[in-house]
Amino acid sequence: MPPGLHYYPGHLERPQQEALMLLLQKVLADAPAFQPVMPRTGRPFSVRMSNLGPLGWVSDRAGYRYQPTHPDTGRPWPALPDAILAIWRAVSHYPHDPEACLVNLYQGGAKMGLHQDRDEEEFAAPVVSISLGDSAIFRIGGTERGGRTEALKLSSGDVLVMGGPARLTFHGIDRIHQGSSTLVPGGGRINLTLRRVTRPA
Ligand code: MD3
Ligand code: FE
Repeated sequence: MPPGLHYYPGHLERPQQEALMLLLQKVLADAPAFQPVMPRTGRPFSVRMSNLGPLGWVSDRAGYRYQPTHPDTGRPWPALPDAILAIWRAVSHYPHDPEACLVNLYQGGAKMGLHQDRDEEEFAAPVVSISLGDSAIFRIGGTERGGRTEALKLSSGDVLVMGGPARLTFHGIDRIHQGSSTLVPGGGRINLTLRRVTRPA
């Protein structure tokens, strides 16, 4: 595993995962999943998304960016629940709270191509990722596109922390093992990706 990548398999027990799911169902009623599209081409992502916290990541024909409101409803994103902040505080070793919690919803054959997370100002903060529901094949490489990659299976309750040199590595989701978990009503996988966006004063 690349230096700076910390993997906590089974960090969340099933009851905690269920509590998070209930919480997510409530907040997603206020900030429904939207369909991001690729900049310029407008090609839809196979993953649907929503966000929690003061800033949310969006992608549309104009580009990738963080913004304080939902692209469809125009309302502010729901607050980041304490139960999610507590996970960041426990594993991030970073002295400020995250500003964005991207909610990625994988249903059917959804996947995510190899990419870097580089729309933030603050690369000194790690990215913390929480997996819920169906397991996924996660792929991670180095900081250059086209380098060697390796695969890791992410299961419900697993937490990944990408800091230091791992913060700018290429990564993606190759595939989801549909039906491998009963956690998400209707099936599928939910990934919560927590990020600090602005550089603290
Ligand atoms: C490695 N999400 O939202 S989580 C993303 O499962 C994203 O939905 C995937 O990549 C998902 O940007 C992968 C694991 C992850 C998240 C962020 C990273 C790995 C990372 C940032 C840097 C390096
Ligand atoms: Fe990413």
